[in-house]
Amino acid sequence: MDGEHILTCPLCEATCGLTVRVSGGKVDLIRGDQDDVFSQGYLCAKGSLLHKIHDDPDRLRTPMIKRDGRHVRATWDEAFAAVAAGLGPVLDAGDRNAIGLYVGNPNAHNHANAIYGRTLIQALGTNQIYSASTVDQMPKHVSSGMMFGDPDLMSLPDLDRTDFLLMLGANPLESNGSVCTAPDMPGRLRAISERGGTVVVVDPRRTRTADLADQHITILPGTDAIWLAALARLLLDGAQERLGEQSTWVTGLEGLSAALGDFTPEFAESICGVPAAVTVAVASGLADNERSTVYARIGAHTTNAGTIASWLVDICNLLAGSLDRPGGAMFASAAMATIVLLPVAEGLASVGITVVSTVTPKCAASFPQRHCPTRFSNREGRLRAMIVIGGNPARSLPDTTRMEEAFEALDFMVSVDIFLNETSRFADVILPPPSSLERSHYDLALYNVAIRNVANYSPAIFEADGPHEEDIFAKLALIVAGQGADADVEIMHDLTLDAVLSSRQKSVPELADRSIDELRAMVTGDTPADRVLDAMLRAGRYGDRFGAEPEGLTLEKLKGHPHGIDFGPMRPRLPHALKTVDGKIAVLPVGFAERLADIASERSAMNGAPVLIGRRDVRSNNSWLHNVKGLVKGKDRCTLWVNPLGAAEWALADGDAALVASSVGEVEVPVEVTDRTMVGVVSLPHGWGHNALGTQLSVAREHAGVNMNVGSADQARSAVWKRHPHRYSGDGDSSGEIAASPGPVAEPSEVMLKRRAVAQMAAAKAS
Ligand SMILES: Nc1nc2c(c(=O)[nH]1)N[C@H]1C(S)=C(S)[C@@H](COP(=O)(O)OP(=O)(O)OC[C@H]3O[C@@H](n4cnc5c(=O)[nH]c(N)nc54)[C@H](O)[C@@H]3O)O[C@H]1N2
Ligand SMILES: Nc1nc2c(c(=O)[nH]1)N[C@H]1C(S)=C(S)[C@@H](COP(=O)(O)OP(=O)(O)OC[C@H]3O[C@@H](n4cnc5c(=O)[nH]c(N)nc54)[C@H](O)[C@@H]3O)O[C@H]1N2
Ligand code: SF4
Ligand SMILES: [Mo]
Repeated sequence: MDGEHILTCPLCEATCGLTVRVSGGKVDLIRGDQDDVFSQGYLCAKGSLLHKIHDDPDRLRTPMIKRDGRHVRATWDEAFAAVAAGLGPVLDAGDRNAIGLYVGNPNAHNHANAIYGRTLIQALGTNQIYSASTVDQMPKHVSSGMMFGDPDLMSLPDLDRTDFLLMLGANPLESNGSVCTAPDMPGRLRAISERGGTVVVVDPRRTRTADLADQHITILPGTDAIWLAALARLLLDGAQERLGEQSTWVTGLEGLSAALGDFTPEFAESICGVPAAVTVAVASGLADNERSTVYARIGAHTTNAGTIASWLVDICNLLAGSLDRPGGAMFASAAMATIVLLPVAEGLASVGITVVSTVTPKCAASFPQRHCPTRFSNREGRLRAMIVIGGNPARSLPDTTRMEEAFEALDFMVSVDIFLNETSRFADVILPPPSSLERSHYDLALYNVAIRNVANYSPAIFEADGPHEEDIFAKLALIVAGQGADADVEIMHDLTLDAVLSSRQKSVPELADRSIDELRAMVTGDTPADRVLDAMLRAGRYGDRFGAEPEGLTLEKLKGHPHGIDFGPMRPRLPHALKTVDGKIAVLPVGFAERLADIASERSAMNGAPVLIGRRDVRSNNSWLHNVKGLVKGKDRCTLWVNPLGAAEWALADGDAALVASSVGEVEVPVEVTDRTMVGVVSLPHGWGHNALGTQLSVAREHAGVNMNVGSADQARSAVWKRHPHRYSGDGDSSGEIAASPGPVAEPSEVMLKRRAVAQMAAAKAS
């Protein structure tokens, strides 16, 4: 294994190619892969330290079982037997909805999890499915589903060709981009200005991205939807001309202009704090530049107006004449689509295993709908058991105190995680998958939001000494399907592969007449997940169609291109990609006008308390990289940013301890006075708070920080559930309900600030 290996970095959405040097059986250097077709040598500090996670002595190498309140090492056989014993009584009681599943962020960076998560969901048959997506990009799925009929058809800024980029609530210089896979964000953004274009950043904080931009506009948190409505209203003028032939693909324009009627730039100024003249100038920038694009992320998504903001982003793109046009907001053409659901349950039935499922089959996997995680302890029909996979909801979801109480109250919990952290400490059994250097990698999900169409596969560098993650999923699926801990995982692997083959056989004309046996025999790959990957690549957009297109893509072919294959820039996909019933873009989805009006009145009613928002730092990745020394050393990063005027008002000075209290909880945190945040807005990063009892995170404990989500209130609204007229995923009509605000929302939260003298802080700690 000594020598140079190529690996795609699995940490964030940028998908950088890494060159990993191994000597003496250990990684001693990681650099950017200069020949990577997409990242061309770019990497960040996290990528260069990827091996530190692999080498971390705290990383779990064996399963852990909780005995007498303490986690002790166990064998895999013991661990799976304990899972079967723990879930048994819950399953025997007959209510599958008593078991919940939470899938966290790393599942989107791992093809085995993306594929086998569907297998497990089907075998579980529960409707209690939660994911980090509901505090992330779910509003964009909802608005895309409502407008385009496909929740996964999400528009992306065509960064490399645009001349005018309006970016709201995103800080790609720290995050490296999100729902916009584009390695080397700093370089790509700089290139826009260098070719004479304009970058406008809208953020309550003057971020590093704002520093680089041509213009920074501050906005009051949670008000983007209102501001975008004002922009859209201005863009109505001249829209028909800019739309051209696209005007025949849209329905509802008249209703839209009525809904936007009140949203003048002056009204927006009164709510958002953005001067009317600035709004008018930005609208002109969007309208007058042929290649303009609007892009919004976390800051605009994770508010209780997130869905409306996401919708209005695409409305502005549409009205500016930018949607689906080069340099505007386009859609990816990935080698394979994101998996929505696999018909594994049918496969199970065919081998005599029946799972009585209550899952709404069409959309449950992509829509957790109203199942708000923080409510899971007190729902009717209590959740008795949880399976948490690659997530740290005890740090990532709002109102984490309630979250932790809910975990405590469970009869049984299993975590699939590489660390014993703030969430897995509650688990009765922890099952650790291999590290990212011990598994192969293909960005199945992220290439669907990439600004270039690329495909890149990297094999594992080291051999795993435990089961692969898909084996863990398969075993869990067998256990919940009542097959016991000794059942052979190959049953699930065969079912999963056959499910993919049969679904592709139905959707790909060249495969219609081929037998599953024949297709299965052609599939290659060293692991079960890689075999499924091969099947999906071959049946996918650029695939060899199992021999019908001999030049087409296969896993074997991809292996011959270790730096990836580039299929070019995004290309127009509309109207063919629309999956609405009438095949048109619904510009005014049902209920959205009412919700927009509500948001305006809610904002007007806010009482002017300081508002807490988050922030990311380039050396973090949500909650789980604080155990890497090289990423936490130096100045304390978990500080409360307070504007100098606010600091004066609340009698806070640099280095003071402040008590930040919200309706749900309070934290005490050091103050950093800075003009990088606007008056009335304070900021704390999420993912900290590593001093919990019972964890095994020796470095993170020394740099504990505080958990901002103790104080972030869940502002999910359930009042706006609407029946919708569109179908999802192209597989039949879905008569389910979806929400304009689809899940829990952590930010912004109104808080109270109080100075705490250092002596007081010490006294409070001591007592
Ligand atoms: N206040 C506030 N809260 C937020 C956000 C915010 O901006 N502000 N952001 C939200 C967003 S966007 C997200 S995505 C969520 C993230 O929410 P989560 O996904 O719940 O949290 P992470 O911290 O990403 O936890 C990832 C977990 O996966 C484990 N892990 C790492 N690699 C693997 C692997 O290969 N397999 C498995 N099984 N486990 C692995 C890690 O040890 C860690 O426990 O946080 C959200 N919370
Ligand atoms: N280094 C690092 N990279 C990461 C992660 C990480 O934790 N660390 N997490 C990864 C994940 S899971 C995700 S989802 C992505 C997220 O990637 P981004 O969407 O780029 O997220 P952030 O960096 O949090 O930027 C959000 C910005 O919104 C601003 N903001 C807050 N409230 C508002 C508001 O109401 N309106 C507006 N206009 N702006 C607001 C914040 O000040 C912040 O600068 O990053 C990914 N990459
Ligand atoms: S930018 Fe993201 S993908 Fe690239 S090296 Fe850093 S963490 Fe990895
Ligand atoms: Mo995220």
